[in-house]
Amino acid sequence: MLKKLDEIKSKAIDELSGISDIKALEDWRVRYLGKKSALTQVLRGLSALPVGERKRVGASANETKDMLEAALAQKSEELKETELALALERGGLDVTLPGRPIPLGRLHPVTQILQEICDIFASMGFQVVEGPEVEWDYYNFEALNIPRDHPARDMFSTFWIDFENERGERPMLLRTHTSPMQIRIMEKTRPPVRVVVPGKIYRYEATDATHETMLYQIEGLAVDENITLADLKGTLYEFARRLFGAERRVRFRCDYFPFVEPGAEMAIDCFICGGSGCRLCSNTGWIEIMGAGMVHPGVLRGVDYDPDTYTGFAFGMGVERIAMLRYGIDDIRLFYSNDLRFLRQF
Ligand code: FA5
Repeated sequence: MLKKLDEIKSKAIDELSGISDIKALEDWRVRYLGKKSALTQVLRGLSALPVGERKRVGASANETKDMLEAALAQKSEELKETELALALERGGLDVTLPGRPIPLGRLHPVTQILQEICDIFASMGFQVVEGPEVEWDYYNFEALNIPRDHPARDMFSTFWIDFENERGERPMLLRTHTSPMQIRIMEKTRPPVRVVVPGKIYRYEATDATHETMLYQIEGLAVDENITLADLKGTLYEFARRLFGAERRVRFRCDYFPFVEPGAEMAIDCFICGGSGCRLCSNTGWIEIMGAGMVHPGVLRGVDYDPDTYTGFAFGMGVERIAMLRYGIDDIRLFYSNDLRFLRQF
């Protein structure tokens, strides 16, 4: 058996010296170290040998195996170096070529603006909170002073969820604004409250240059003792100054929302026409970016806040409209048409 191992060793080393390519080396490995090789057969047969012989043959067989494996590793290195040298000689391999660039993704322009707006409010002491996109009628409408069958519901074109409760009502919808989070937050906390809520909302309406069916809003809510309309105006003017710069004109005027009293609307002068009137601003010179107002006393009472002690302001802004103003984009539909030529500009 020991003689057989010596023969295997010398034959293998002899053949190895004549090998000059990787393929032949792999064949050699299979022949001398593979599962069906003579060496493996010897190792497998060890248990059948008498103890004394088993020790001697076992030691020699393992030594042969180690030696052949070392010779294989060395030959493999040599061949790789030779192949590289040959490739360089042929000029087929240029190791000085720069690597292939790995394309990097980036944040969507709406996400960028959303984060920037949240950062501005965070620096003014507002916490950032998120809430559900599928909402109950109660939070989206009723708790916000918009009871069932009230005409104010017509202000919101709604996607109802096809789910009926035991009374035959459909109480679930895709939220039409981020305002339901005002109620959810006030239900869970006591004043002082100061939060902004970014998130997606859904409206069942025809799309055009300034209207989408899915959009982002950021809700703001501050409730404490002695909060006045001056705090609301001061906060929103400071926000507009930081986001758009001091030179942009801001319009703040009365508007109606059932859950605030008084209610207001904030608009920025149109970046296309500079205020003279064009298609984008429907010839008004202004682009509306948010609704706002002082939290209605009825809403405060509904969440067990005493309106004689606490007052607050709230606002809800459209993030796409703000991104349009910021980047000079004249059609909201560009944000969600997945055109990389558009998206790569940001
Ligand atoms: C509201 O959604 C109120 N919840 C805002 C509010 C909050 C008022 C708190 C008072 C207190 P409105 O429907 O006006 O209001 O929408 C607010 C903003 O969202 C608009 O100013 C506009 O910037 C944006 N917006 C609304 N509908 C669309 C739409 N279909 N496409 C693009 N932006 C929209």
